[in-house]
Formats: sequence, structure tokens, C-alpha cells
Amino acid sequence: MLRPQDGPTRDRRRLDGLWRFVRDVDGVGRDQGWWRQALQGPRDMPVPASYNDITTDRALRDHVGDVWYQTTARVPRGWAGQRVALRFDSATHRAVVWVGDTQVAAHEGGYTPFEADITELVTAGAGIRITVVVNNELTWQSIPPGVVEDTPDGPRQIYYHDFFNYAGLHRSVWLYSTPRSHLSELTVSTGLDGTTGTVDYGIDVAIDHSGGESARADRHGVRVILRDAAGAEVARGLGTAGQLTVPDVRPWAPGDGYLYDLVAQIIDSERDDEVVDSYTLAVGIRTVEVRGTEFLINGEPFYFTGFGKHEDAAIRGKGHDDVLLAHDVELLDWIGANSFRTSHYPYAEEVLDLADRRGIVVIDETAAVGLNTGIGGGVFGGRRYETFSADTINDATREVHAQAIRELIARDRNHPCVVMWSIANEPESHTEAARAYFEPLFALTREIDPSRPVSFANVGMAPHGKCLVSQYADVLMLNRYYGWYVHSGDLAAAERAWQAELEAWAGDGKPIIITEYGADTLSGLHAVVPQPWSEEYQVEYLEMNHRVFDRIPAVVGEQVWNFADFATKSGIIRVDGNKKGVFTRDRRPKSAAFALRRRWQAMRP
Ligand code: GCB
Repeated sequence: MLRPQDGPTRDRRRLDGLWRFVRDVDGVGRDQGWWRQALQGPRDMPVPASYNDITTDRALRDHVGDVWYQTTARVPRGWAGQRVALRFDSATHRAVVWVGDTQVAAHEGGYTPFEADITELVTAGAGIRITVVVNNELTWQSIPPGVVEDTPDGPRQIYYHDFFNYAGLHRSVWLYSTPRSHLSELTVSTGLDGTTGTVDYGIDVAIDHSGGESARADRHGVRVILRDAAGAEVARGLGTAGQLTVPDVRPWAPGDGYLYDLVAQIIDSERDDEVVDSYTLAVGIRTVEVRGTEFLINGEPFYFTGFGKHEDAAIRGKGHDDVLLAHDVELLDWIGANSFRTSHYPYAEEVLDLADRRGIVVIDETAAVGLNTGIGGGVFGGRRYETFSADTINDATREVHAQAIRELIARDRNHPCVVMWSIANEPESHTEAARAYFEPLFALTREIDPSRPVSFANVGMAPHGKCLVSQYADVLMLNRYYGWYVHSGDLAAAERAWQAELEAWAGDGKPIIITEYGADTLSGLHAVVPQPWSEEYQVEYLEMNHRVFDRIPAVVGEQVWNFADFATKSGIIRVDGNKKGVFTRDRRPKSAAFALRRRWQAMRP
């Protein structure tokens, strides 16, 4: 699935704005066919945004079930004769879409795109009604998982991850055109050999045969042209697969997001090589490799500095926002961070585009978070369930998880910024059931993309010697809270225990990235003698961690939890959300930001 783009043969129209919106209080809309007419009693709901915090209605904020979105759009007159598609960059967590009275798409999973070819349902110049039902229920067979419990007060959603279950149309919706015969898939992988770069490409085309003789397949050829950032052609190829070589290549590198443009074209040999379809893909030429305890980018050892982030902001929830994105990237630069993890789900594609351009290194994570009833269940008083069992997370869940991995890689594999896949965050990993669940998922990930290392974020409950899943990971990603959840407030004891655990992991001979370490901190709370929750404690906590990391050569990265404060469900250990941010939710620095800045700026090459 190629993203919509404007180009010589393609157009797109963003359908963002205020849509009509109704909460399906009794869950009857699907039976009653609400898509067949204008939604009754709607309110205005912005797209993209989570719907939860837009209104003042508690019932909507905490709603469990279906909500309905509807809009009307006009297919531009100039699109006559073209193929027309409707694309959702995401719908959290699942959706069904109708155009007019016809169902055109259904999609499971809240953070990857889906689309429908609606050519036969539309007329250029005419309007269409688009209706979407979005469902936010987390079940044992969804990624992320959860369980809806029926209570006398209505359904209650339980889940095992530590961020608010925001829902809705979080990203843009597009109407777009392509020629009937079009490029349908384009993948690249890149290599370096001395000063020469290589780009292996593969292209799928969909040729429209409805035009009879004029649509004969053999008259259509494929051509690719690679241009440098100044627009000069550096390589050219013919055919749906091949390798381009780039002498004197300028690689994509951390801090130097140099991009080439790969232009793929379908050409019509009987019409003087007329361009039938054209698609432009930004390509960064770089390599990634794990060797011993090193993580190499372009053959050079790389040390990750940065954060686990969230897509999260006041009012808009998880709605993508270019303003916030641009500011976050400036803050990453200011603080000296070179990387982040898309904890705990695939982020909007605009985020990866910007990371590509700015040379920011990304660990790209699926939405498989909270596959661990041992975490939330106890703390938040939920009922105890077994994590992996026939009735909870089971083979069917694994198939949904596998599909989430496929969709993540299909969407993001061409981004040079993505250097590693994280297939889960803090799953139960100390049991045989967990081992059996994960082994095939690692194999699947490697089969789909042999070019990148694969890992998952290991939880403190499965330390070295207990974790049965880390054996499958190329890199050890550890989330640890010594000095916070463990040895709270006692940084001396924390330092000793943390050092001991890390030394044990280092014995495995793999690179280690600390993908989470952090302390909740209330901005503005100061203490002469640092106490947990104060800004000074957060600084001392981070410094203790850094002393430990600096003593262990196998540690090749540190990503603080979290970049910014973020919303969670309510609970006795969450005060207006999770406060482990180095920035507040509205992006003001805590003292820790200046401390990190001193360390990370000094580490920059
Ligand atoms: C974790 C989770 C993260 C939480 C964090 C915390 O281990 O991966 O989602 O927010 O701890 O602050 O407790």
C-alpha cells in the first residue's frame, strides 16, 4: 500500500476537519444501519484527534464500545477516469467504513493505515457520504490486549498498559487518485560498500486490463530514477526489481538525514514512453548491523541517547499534530538526543518522515503492550487473569499480533530512521508459555525484514536468568526502575543492584539498550535533600543510572522514560497521569532536561 501523494499522475485531498459524531450509547448502530443516512443528533468532532477529551462529557471520555463519524466529501472533477481510493492513516482500535450505503473497508488495529478502492462507487464532481464506526474495546484478542468486564454500572475496560486508552480517528483521512494502471508497492533496502551505495528496489504494479487492447500488459514497463537532494540524477534502472549503485554516496547517518529521491514510473512503450504513473520515495542509504556487543550504523558504533515517547497532548489526546511534532523534534535536538522509541505503538508516518529528514534514529514498536497481567492487575486492583492461556492471550491473539508486525513493517520498512523493530513492550517473558508465544513472532519479523535487528522491551519482573524470550532478541532492550519502583528513594542500594543485574546481562554478549529508566517528578517540586517526586531526585536518579551505564561497555544506549508527562488511566500511583517526563505535558523543561542536555550534548560527535 503506497501512501497518497501529489505528483504528476496522482492527487490527494485531506478530509480532516470537523466530522459529524455520535456515541453509540446502546451499541445499536450496526444493527440499525446508521451509515444509511445522516447521523442523528450529531456533534462536531475534529479529525484528527482522540474524541475522549474534546467534550465535557464523562460518559464519552470513558465510553467502551462504538462511536460513529460521518462526513461528506466531493470527488474533484478532474479525477474522472482515475482510480479513486479512500485511506485512513489510523482508526483506534478498529473500524468499519461505508461510502454511501456500501461497506468498503474493515480494519483491526489502531495504529496502522488501511484503505479502500472506491472507484466504482464515486463520480468525479459528485459528493459522497463517508461513515465510519470506530470501536475502542480491548479484548484478549486485540493488540494491545485488555478485557471488558460487565458490571452493574455498565461495561468497564481493563487493560495492562500505562497510558490512557484514547480512541478515535487519530490521523488524517485521505481521498486520493491514481491512474487505473498504477504502482501499488515499492520497497527499498540499502547497502554501502566503501564509498559506493546500493539501493535494492522491488516494485509491484497493478495494470488495468479493462481497456482491452490499449491496456495490454506488455506495453507497460517500469523505470526508476534516483536523484540526489539537489535533483541531479545519480542512477537509473529498468524493471520491477533491481539494484542501483551510487558512486560517492552520501549516506544517511544519525544527525545527517541526507535523502535521495527514488522516482518509480510505469511507462507506456507504445506511446513514446509516456509516464502512466509516477511515485516518489525518499531514500536514505545506510546500513545497520549488530556485531558482538556493538550496534553499528554505517559500520560505526552508535550509542543511543533519547527517550521513550508517547503520542499524547492535552485535549487532542493521541491526535497527530504537526505543531507538536515539529516542536518535539526541536526539543530533541536542543537536549542532544539522537533517537527515540515509538513506545508503545507505531507513530504517525509524519513522525518518521521528519525523523528521516533530521537524522533521528528510531526504534519502531508494535502496539503489543501490556501482554502481562502481572503488571497492571495487581497495582490497579483489577481481577487477576493468567497472561497466556486458552481463555486469555492465545493463538488467535498471536495471529493478530503477527498481522500487527506485518503491517508495521509494510508501512515503515522504507524509512532509513528505523534501525530496529521492537515487537512488544514488557510482555510476560519468564514463562514457557511466553517463550512459545514469542519464538514464531521473532522468526516472522526476521523473515519479512532480514535487514534490521529485532528486539522487545524486557520487564524488570523477568531479570537476567529468568527471561526466556531475550534469547531471540538481537539487542537486549531493558526497562528498569532501580531507585524508583525498586529501592525507591535509596539510590545507593539501587546503584549496587542495578550494576549487578546489568553485569549479568552483559555476559550474554549482546548490545544492551536501556529503553526505560525514569522517576516520576512533579514539575516545580524542589528539595534541598532530594526526595522522590522532586526535580532534584529525578536529576540524581538519572546521574546514578548514567554512572552504571558508563561502567558497562555492552550498554550502547540510554532512552529515558519519558520525554514528556502523559495521560494514563487514573490510579493511586498516577497524579493527573504519569509524571516521568523530562518535559511537562506542555513541554516545559524540568531540571532533568538541563542535566541530560549537559551529558548528551557532550557525547555528540
Ligand atoms: C513501564 C512501561 C511504561 C510505563 C512505565 C512507568 O515499564 O513500559 O509504559 O509508563 O513503566 O512509568 O511505570
